[in-house]
Amino acid sequence: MKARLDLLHQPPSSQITQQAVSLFQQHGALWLENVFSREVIEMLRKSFQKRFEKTSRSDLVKRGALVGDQRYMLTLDIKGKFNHPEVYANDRLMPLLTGLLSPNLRIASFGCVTALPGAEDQSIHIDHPPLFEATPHLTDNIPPYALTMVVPLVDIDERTGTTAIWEGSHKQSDDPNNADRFELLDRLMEKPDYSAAAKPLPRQGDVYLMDYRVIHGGLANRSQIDRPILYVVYSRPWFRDGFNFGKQPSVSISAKQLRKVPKRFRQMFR
Ligand SMILES: O=C(O)CCC(=O)C(=O)O
Repeated sequence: MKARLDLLHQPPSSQITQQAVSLFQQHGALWLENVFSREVIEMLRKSFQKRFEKTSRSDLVKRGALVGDQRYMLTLDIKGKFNHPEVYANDRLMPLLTGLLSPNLRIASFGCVTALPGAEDQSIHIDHPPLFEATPHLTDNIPPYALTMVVPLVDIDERTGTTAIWEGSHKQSDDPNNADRFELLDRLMEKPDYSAAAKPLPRQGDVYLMDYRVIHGGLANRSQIDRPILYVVYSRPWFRDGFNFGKQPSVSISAKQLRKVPKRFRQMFR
């Protein structure tokens, strides 16, 4: 992956944050190594696994959680281990996230995508249609309005599969020889070809960020284990995802749990 930085388990200097902002703006994606400790991720994995096991497959389907063959996106109730600023407002990431989006950013959705053993490649897609459908290229050269923070809850390798990401596909390239990005998306949807995609292999504790406009798709899980990834979308305050959440809410936090959120972060959930 072209855009990759190691945070070495430390809050980054303003210079590193600026470098991260530039890399993300240029490539529409960024793999950040060593953001969380493995212990924290292992705790989240166990907590998620318990909740996931309690939810039947038919309930998942009823919730509209199916996002591919044996791949489910479940909105997570923000409570327990997940209701912690380290998870939703991590101090190693906040300067980067606010720098890319807004000091008043919001959590547009908070969930987990799990590819079960045997899950096939997901359809290649973008997570949201163009903001202005009749003039899709209008958003090509604007700053990001939303991005996904992906936190793998297990080590990712070729067998578990990762998310294939077409770096740079969030914008139309200035190079006239490059394909129109919506034509590229149509072509990839019709005939998947992963040769030009980045395939990050993050370990527990790493994170990758994806611009909401970037072309991507989850790869098959050929391992024997579930592959859950925490999938948190941050956005500018005016954005609402009216596309992905029909049957389940995009964010689920009770009034009681919201009171546990430090006051300075509460606006993120409004
Ligand atoms: O499973 C993955 O790696 C990606 C999932 C995804 O992109 C989605 O569900 O929109």
